[in-house]
Amino acid sequence: MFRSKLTAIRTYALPLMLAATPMVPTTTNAEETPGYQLAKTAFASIDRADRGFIDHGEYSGYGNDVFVSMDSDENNKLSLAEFLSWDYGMRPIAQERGREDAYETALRVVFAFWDRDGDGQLTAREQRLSLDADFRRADADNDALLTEDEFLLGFTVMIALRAAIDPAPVEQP
Ligand SMILES: [Ca+2]
Ligand SMILES: [Ca+2]
Ligand SMILES: [Ca+2]
Repeated sequence: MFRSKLTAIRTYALPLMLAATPMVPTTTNAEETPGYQLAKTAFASIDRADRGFIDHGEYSGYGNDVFVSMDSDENNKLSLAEFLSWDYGMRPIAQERGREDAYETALRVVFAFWDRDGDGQLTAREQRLSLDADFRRADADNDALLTEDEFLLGFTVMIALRAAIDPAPVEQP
């Protein structure tokens, strides 16, 4: 089901795409998917102080680090090619599962969504605005901190990429 939705994605369709992503209760075997495990690893690496939650400073610091590491020509902007090089372990899994197209489509959708002025380049400011919006959206109890559950259930980018490599199982009739 998700596969066909992904191919129909248009610019600014990210919220639609997320609405189509079933909220998976934490008691299902979704916990064992590689995407879930990688999202947990990402949370742990953002949670530098190892407190079990992410504050906005840790989150912004991580966003900056990711931006700098992707900006390989150091022009303070991310091209689509630079953005597509973003990898923290999901791409090899996507390749292994024949899901590379879906994974790349998800990255392209995120890029188009974040590139607010549509000039094909992502500035640090555009990235920060989008990450901040994601933080607020994920922060379900509005306490300006993200718990692991809030991050895993509500962090838009991660959900989109996880859905690409871990398609929802086919529902039994
Ligand atoms: Ca660049
Ligand atoms: Ca732009
Ligand atoms: Ca919170």
